[in-house]
Amino acid sequence: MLFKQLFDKESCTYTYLIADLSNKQAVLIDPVDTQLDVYLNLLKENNLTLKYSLETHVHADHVTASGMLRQKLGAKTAVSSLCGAESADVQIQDGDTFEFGDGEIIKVIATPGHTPGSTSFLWRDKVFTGDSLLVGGCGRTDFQGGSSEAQYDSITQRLFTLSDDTIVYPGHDYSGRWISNISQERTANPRLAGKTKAEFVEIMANLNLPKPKLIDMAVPANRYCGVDEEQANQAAVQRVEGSDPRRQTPNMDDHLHQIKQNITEIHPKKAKDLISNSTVYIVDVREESEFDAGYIENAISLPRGLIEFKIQTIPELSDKSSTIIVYCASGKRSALSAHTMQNMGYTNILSMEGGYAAWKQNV
Ligand SMILES: N[C@@H](CCC(=O)N[C@@H](CS)C(=O)NCC(=O)O)C(=O)O
Ligand SMILES: [Fe+2]
Repeated sequence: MLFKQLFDKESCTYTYLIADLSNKQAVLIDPVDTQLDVYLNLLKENNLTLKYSLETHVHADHVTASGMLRQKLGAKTAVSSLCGAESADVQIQDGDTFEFGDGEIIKVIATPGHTPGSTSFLWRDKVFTGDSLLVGGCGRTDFQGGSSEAQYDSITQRLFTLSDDTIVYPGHDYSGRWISNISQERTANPRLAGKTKAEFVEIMANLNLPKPKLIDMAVPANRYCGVDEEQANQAAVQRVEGSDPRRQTPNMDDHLHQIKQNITEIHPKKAKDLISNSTVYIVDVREESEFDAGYIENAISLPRGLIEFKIQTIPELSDKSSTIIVYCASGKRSALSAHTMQNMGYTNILSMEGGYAAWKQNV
């Protein structure tokens, strides 16, 4: 086997390369876009084929290299189905397994908290904890739909119940620590050892950390595996469905079709009636530049990529049972956004068919 822990100094991110040298299949966990050449060289030097590029979550502090690795090498991208990254090939769920090499298995452990879709990966005696459990710390929970309560449960019930000598490989470290193990973290992690859930929540509420520098750019980009949205959609449409029976996204249109089965769409004329006759909120999920060029009166601008971490800051959207009409340019992004918001607990979301273009034609 070949196993490497790589470090991106700019974002203090750890990336992991695991490869089986017998059949040359490799997996990367949390690759960073600026380190693409390092990965390509490592893979080439060792004559490796990259099978999967796994994400522990949609990152807020750096852009993933997974989309570029897919474009260049055909590796499948994988991220939790709860991350709103519909263009990823594999929508990960708790308990899933990834096979590579000669019978090597990576097991998925859902560890929500830092984000709702945060995931840890267990391979042999190693657990890759992303930003759930860090060495002597843990990922923050104050943006992207984070939850300190969920973080506490994930760490204490899912990670601390692994065998004591499981080696912990974190997603980041900001002070030069590389690894730890479960026993060490369970007994000495200052945020968790001997702490009740209430004490942990209190600690997390008082971290007062500055916002990651790249958050406004990285979160939307990572929804599309780090590549441009249009490019990602095209790649999804062109991608040939492989023989892997896992939940793949064969193309964006099929995926959208599936999503549309589970949301409610509304014609622009009906939307107009609702807006005139009842209390509804209107959310524009296009990018800010599109919003600035023209929008529906009273619409709140909330670009799709920012929904999970900005929605809590918008008082009008605090009641999850309010009627909310979501629109974009053509009705696609609003359908995906409606799905995301439903997953966040909103119960009355209506996606406007045909988007702003149809609104202008019909109203
Ligand atoms: N200063 C960093 C922010 C780092 C940050 O907020 N990292 C997140 C992970 S994405 C975290 O959970 N940090 C935990 C901590 O700093 O204790 C940046 O600008 O990128
Ligand atoms: Fe993170």
